[in-house]
Amino acid sequence: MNQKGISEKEVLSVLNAARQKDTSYEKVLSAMCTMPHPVAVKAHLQFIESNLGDFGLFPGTKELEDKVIRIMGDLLGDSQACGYITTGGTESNLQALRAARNLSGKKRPNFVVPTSAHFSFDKIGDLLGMEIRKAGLDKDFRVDIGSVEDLIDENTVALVGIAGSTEFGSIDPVDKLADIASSHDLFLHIDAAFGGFVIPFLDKKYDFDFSVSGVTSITADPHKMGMSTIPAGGLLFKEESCLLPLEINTPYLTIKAQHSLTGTRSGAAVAAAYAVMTHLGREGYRKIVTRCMGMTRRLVEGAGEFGIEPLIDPVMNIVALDVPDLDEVRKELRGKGWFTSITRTPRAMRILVMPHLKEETLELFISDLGACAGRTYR
Ligand code: 0PR
Repeated sequence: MNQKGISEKEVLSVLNAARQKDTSYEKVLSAMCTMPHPVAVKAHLQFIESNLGDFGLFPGTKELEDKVIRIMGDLLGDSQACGYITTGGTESNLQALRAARNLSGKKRPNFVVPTSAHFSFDKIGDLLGMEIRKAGLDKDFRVDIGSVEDLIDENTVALVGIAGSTEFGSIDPVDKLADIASSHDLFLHIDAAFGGFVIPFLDKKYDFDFSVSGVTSITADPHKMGMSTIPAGGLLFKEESCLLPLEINTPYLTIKAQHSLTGTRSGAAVAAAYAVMTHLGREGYRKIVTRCMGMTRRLVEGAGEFGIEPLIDPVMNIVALDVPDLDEVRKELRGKGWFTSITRTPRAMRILVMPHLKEETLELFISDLGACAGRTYR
């Protein structure tokens, strides 16, 4: 550390230089995060010092958190659901499986996820000392129910379903998972980290949330399609009894107990989530999702004119394009400023059509894609 402090002006100039190196979201087609809504940013700044790790000091922020959980519960099929705002999908998934493990009391616990599950579940298996079992997928990249059943044994404590998979945006058959979970008396966690703020606003209806009896917990992230600031994940439980195994006594705080994984915890992110959710309302989110889905269809149509097809018809604003010479084409696109990503099996170009993408930027991408893939219009 420097001995003598430097002026604020100098500090800000270093920060500005660092910021210049960061990527603006304009040509980013690989991220599940986006520009937060301006009202979320305002709220975040207003609550910058608020710490929900000791919420006795911040009862106003705590009330906002309770309201956010109620809003999210209402959105996800049960306004009585309980939970808290986490740092993101990883913490929510971890805490859900920790609750499942502790409730089961099993000595050598395992859990079953689809192979499409986010890599956070590999971290979780390691951290919780649980064996992770991966079930196969059907042709639409949804979990294969037969494969899930084959993996269940007497040490299984939880099943995981994905509502909006990271790579394909596919939605697992949650009703069928719920049937199996109920018949084996298993905890059923739904990872809707991405899909939680998309699926309720799609034209097509999907049963993926607490409206399906047998769903125990849900992850849904305000800092992804919820348009809020980082770090904000949502963890919701159907029953309050699921929070109990996460409870820790906090003798020297203004509160008696905590359920969160982290101690000190951002109240700013909670205020931001409350602000954007109430400001947009269902109508506002529907507009955003409808726009993203319109652009998603335009991308599929545009790529199709070059003979480039998606692996599946996009379910949400995630497209996996079957691009020949994938690595070469991605490299060339990178040279033109585009950030794309990939799916693993089968390998394809993965594109997220997030709210920060502008219509004219999408048209530019489509024409660059055609040019880089050496294609002319069909
Ligand atoms: N569950 C699902 C279905 C996810 O897609 C993700 C993250 C998580 C859980 C974990 O969430 P946190 O990252 O909030 O802990 N999915 C993205 C991914 O890993 C996150 C992301 C966001 C990646 C922005 C890149 C990026 O620029 O691909």
